[in-house]
Amino acid sequence: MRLSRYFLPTLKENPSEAQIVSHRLMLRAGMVRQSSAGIYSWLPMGHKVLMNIQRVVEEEQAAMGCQQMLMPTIQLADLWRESGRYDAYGPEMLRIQDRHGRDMLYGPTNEEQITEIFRDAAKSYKELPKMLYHIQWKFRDEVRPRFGVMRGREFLMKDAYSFDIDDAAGRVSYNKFFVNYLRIYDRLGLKAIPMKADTGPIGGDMSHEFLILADTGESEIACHRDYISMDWVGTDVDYDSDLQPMVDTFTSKYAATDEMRDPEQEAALGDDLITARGIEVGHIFHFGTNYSEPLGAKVTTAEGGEATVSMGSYGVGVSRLVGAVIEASHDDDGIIWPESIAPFKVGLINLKTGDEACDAACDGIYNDLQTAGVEVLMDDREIRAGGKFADMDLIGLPWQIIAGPRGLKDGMVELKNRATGEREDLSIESALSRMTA
Ligand code: 5CA
Repeated sequence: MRLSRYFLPTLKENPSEAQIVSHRLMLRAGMVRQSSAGIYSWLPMGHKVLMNIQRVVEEEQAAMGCQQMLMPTIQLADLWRESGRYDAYGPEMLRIQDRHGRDMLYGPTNEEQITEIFRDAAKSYKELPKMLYHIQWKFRDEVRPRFGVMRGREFLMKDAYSFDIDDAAGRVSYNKFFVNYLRIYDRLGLKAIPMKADTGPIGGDMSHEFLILADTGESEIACHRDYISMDWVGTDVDYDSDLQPMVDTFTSKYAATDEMRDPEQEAALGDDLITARGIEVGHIFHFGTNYSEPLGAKVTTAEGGEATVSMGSYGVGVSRLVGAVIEASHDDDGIIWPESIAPFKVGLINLKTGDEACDAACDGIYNDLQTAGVEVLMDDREIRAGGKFADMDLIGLPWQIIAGPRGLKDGMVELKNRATGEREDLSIESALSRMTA
């Protein structure tokens, strides 16, 4: 992509409405624009990152055998009356009526809807277990939408649902998601700590939140010091193996969100206790028959009887993660994208747009990178070099190739690593082979 043609409205000044660094940087880097409180438009570069995170989630869900589908945003109120949540959900739910006066709502989550779909389709224990998910916009009329996409009213969520014959089998599904989530966050360059959590309006008897530590996080948490150094290095996970030992490792130490903190256990930890703030990037629940019972989702059993299916639900805050990654990875100059979700891998800075030799050399590098399948954003704007450097650091692409007339005359460019700040002079060929390796 040529920056001269790209829609990237960057800002020099810090927008006054943004209280935390990720919100500030997302606005300054031209990623999002607020449409109304807690509701955002995603501009091309923000959208690219959002879709990259979505892709990582999709790849990992596929690897564990969770099947993607898509449910609507608008749901019938009657379905929520069946589960008993329509009145219980409160003012966070956006309630609407269609032209026939039928009560509808903009889905804040999809337990009812998926249970209805499953109930109408599945008849036998032979169809279990099943894991289904979708990535869809949700609406929650939060009292205090804030911090940009971190606490939005409209936000993108991955929500998955498991169906099992009984609670023991449901626990196996729960463990799969638990391990799967550690992998997702690891691929996004985040260290997310699983913590015992309150089940809130979703309900159930077992639940973990996944939090990344950040001063700007909304939750107050407490955990054992060991979590900070605990390394998650799993690349391939065999989801058919017994995952309980792995889950046990990650739950063996004390880690609790606000509502679940236990003063006695904390006192016993002494110096090993850390209290901090955290951003909740995922939340998993096992709630057994809380929805399948009232909605009548049953299957026949091997013995010829009938069983109400045991369920869980598993959420990842896809749009919140864009902000969370920035909170975890930035410096004074701007964002530092992990390569796994960077909007472009390389930013190519033409230091002297308009200079024939410079333009030709940059076009050559640009074409070679594109041909090799490397995503590149070339700054070919006719502005001062200082402005190009500042914008390139602000948008945080992992690599910068800086090409100016002085070096190019000897076939040389500069390669800069955005995360470390390291720079080196090297030939165009070496720079290309480094970026395409
Ligand atoms: N049905 C369950 C799991 S699928 C559920 O809705 N869980 S949740 O309420 O915890 O939401 C799942 C994730 O969505 C959260 O962990 C959080 O990362 C994200 N999320 C929740 N509310 C918001 C919000 N207002 N803005 C942005 N992300 C949010």
